[in-house]
Amino acid sequence: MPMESITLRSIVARPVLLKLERPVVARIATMTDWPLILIDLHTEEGVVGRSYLEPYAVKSMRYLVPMLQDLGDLLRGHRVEPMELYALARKSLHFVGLQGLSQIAVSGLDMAAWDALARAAGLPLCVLLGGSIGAVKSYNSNGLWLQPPAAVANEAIELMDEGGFTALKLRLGRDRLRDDLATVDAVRAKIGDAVRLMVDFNQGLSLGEALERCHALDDLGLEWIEEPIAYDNLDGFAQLASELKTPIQIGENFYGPGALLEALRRKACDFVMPDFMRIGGVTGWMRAAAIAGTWGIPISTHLYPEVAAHVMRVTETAHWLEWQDWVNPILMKPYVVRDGSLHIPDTPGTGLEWNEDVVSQHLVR
Ligand code: SMN
Ligand code: MG
Repeated sequence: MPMESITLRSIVARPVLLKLERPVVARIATMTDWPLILIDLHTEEGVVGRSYLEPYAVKSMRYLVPMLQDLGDLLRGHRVEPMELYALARKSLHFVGLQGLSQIAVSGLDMAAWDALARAAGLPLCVLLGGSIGAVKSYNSNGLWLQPPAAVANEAIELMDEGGFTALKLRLGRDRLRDDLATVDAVRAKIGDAVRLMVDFNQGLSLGEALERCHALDDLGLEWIEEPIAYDNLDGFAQLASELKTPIQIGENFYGPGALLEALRRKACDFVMPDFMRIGGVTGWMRAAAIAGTWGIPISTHLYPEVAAHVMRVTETAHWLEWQDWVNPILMKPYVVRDGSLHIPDTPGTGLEWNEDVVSQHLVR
């Protein structure tokens, strides 16, 4: 039976603020709360596509919410054809600039549009994209922030137990290198050699510091070293990638697939991990993943596990899904994590449904 087309009626964007169970304590920022923008894309036919944005800065929601509503006004009456909506939305922002908040708003719209289309087709998103439902290999990224070594080591055990995980991400960038090294040692002593350990400096180091610290970590068998320096210093990343044996991971700050291509051309990294709100949602991911696939570069996801799981099923060089449960409190049916994998539910779209009782308690007014 041919699929009925659906027509965009409106976009409703709501700002929400959740408390983090384990506050983010990174070298560049501490966050006790986690801002979210819930996006509902309403269609004339009654299908509702859903997505969310995680914009880090609470105040950024003041600008992103009206931007999303404006995109809804602009696109009212258009058929929900995600790649066309993506192009129209970007075109409308050309003069403003295509990166930063523009791309974040377009990405939120895009993820909701793909969800709506898959719901209208009655298919899980991964099936609509040409794949199948199943398990997606994940690492637990829920914690291991800049706390004392013993506390981090104990938390590592907790995180493994949250879903049979065999891979964890540890944040580094304490004031002294020796405290970072002591933390890696304490975690290793607790979890054993078999568990994969990724480390993330959250852009906290100068190039000189990064060279010193990364060399000191280079023989520890780490899965990757993520963002030791500011995300736009591609020459610095290229130097690190050429000097180190441990793979350099970047990508959560790629604004669009072209940024990924530029990083690969500059030999700035060994692995890539685009973030959905910056790469351009599902559309941007598919285009970025095609580039990574062509270059033979392993690609991992950043945040947005419910969207990540679907696209990883159709990603040629799929590597690791980053698991975070930070959005779970407002979801009716959080995704299941078992045996270190995220399991895609057999429901249309991404299956995101808001728990409106919880949402109403956390709305930012
Ligand atoms: C990160 C994610 C979310 C908030 C702060 C830091 C981190 C990651 O860079 O890669 O998970
Ligand atoms: Mg990171």
